[in-house]
Amino acid sequence: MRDYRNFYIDGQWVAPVEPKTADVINPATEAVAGTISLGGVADVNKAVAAARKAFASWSQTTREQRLDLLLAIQAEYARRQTELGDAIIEEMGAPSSLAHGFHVGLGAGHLQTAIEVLRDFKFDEPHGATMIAREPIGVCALITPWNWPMNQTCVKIFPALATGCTMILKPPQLAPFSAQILAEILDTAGVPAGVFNMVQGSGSVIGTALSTHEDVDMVSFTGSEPVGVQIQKDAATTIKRVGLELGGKSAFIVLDDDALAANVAGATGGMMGNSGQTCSAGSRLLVPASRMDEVIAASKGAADAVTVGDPTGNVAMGPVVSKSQYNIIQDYIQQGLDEGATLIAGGLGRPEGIDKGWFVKPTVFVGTNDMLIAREEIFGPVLVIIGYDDIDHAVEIANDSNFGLAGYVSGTDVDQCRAVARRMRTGWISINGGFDFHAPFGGYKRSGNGREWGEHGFLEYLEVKSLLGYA
Ligand code: TAP
Repeated sequence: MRDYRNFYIDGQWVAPVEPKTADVINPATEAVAGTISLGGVADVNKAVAAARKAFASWSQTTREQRLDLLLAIQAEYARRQTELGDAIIEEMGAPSSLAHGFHVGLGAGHLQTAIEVLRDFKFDEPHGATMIAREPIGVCALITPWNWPMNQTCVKIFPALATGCTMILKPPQLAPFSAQILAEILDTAGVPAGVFNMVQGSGSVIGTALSTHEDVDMVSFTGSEPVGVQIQKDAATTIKRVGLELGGKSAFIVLDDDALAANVAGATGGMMGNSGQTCSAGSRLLVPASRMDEVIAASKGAADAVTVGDPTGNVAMGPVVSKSQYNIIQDYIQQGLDEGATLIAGGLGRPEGIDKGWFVKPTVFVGTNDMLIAREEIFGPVLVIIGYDDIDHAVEIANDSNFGLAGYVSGTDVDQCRAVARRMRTGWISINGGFDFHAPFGGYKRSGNGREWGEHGFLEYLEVKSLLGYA
């Protein structure tokens, strides 16, 4: 049983002002996996005061000093990566290979990227007699979700540290363990007191206190659209900068060629990874309508082949994060059946032989883009296949969404893939599985604003100052 009752404030592990705790449930077993404290406004005030005090000196450190710290964190992160992976399995049910692999690896990748970007980043850029200087924005509130805990946390913390900002992390109640270990890593690596602070607790209390706080300069949030809207409203009275990474309903366009079956199978398996709980998941699979029989065979084969079960074992998919998420997904599957989509794999209820834990069947529908299951983010292993008549039609369907976070194109004709990708109205598009830690990540339309990852991730945490007559 994990017992994480203390917060990390001003370089110390401290008890909350008001003792209040919550159990954290392991979604695979439904058993209590640990206890955290739920903080209040007084804890937030202490953390913000510590971050403000530390900003005076941390913002004045040199690039080399900050690089040295990131390198020390990197060594400590590597030393404790197995513990991080184990925590992720327990808190949100990711299967062992994914938790220890991609989950922990994404955090390490953002750390390595922050180191690489910091080495060459131009904080000062002369323009004639003017110097354009980029300076840390100040005290940052980092509010993160449970779906990719290390990815979401590390993509914010390391650019904030690298640019000279100080911060307060508010991890998700559903997945607070790995953040707690990360705070220990930062502490051991020697982050100066007050530069990084962490307060656990509910979003409506801690998140609101941070978003409305007079002395917080920016909020970086990843999570649901309604909470993103609320944070923007809460931050408006103090004119904070707000970075929002929200939901998606991303299109995966498979071109009409010899690789169709393999690409459909790959897209289906990819969608089921992390139990479909990925904001950038390719949850709408757009395929040539004339080859629907081949598509259905390939997609059904891939979905049925996904092994589901105990995430500590050798499976491809664990449970979804919570009972409430399980119920939301079941409602969407029922919705798909009610609105006339054709179920080709999975469906309602737990997979055969499983009677405990929040496990969902890898589910595939054939439907149309006007169905609710094609319009709303389900955040579960539910794929909707939609047929297109030609490429113009595929692009039209892809862009017919309130979201614009990610997109995917697979095909053997790379020129055609590029042309299709250019026409998709989203912030991040992967052609034939392309992946890059330095590529900016963020959404068009209701998927958010701002960009994380790589050099663009640094800009989120920087103000721009013009010094005229400087030269
Ligand atoms: P959210 O409710 O948006 O939670 C994300 C984070 O925001 C959590 O730390 C949460 O705290 C906090 N929060 C909640 N209310 C807040 C407020 N008023 N002010 C400031 N912070 C607040 O997401 P969720 O409940 O984890 O998931 C719900 C749905 O959001 C999912 O079904 C999915 O559709 C979507 N979602 C999207 C993403 C991405 S990456 N786009 C990630 C996760 C979820 P708590 O600890 O109290 O929850």
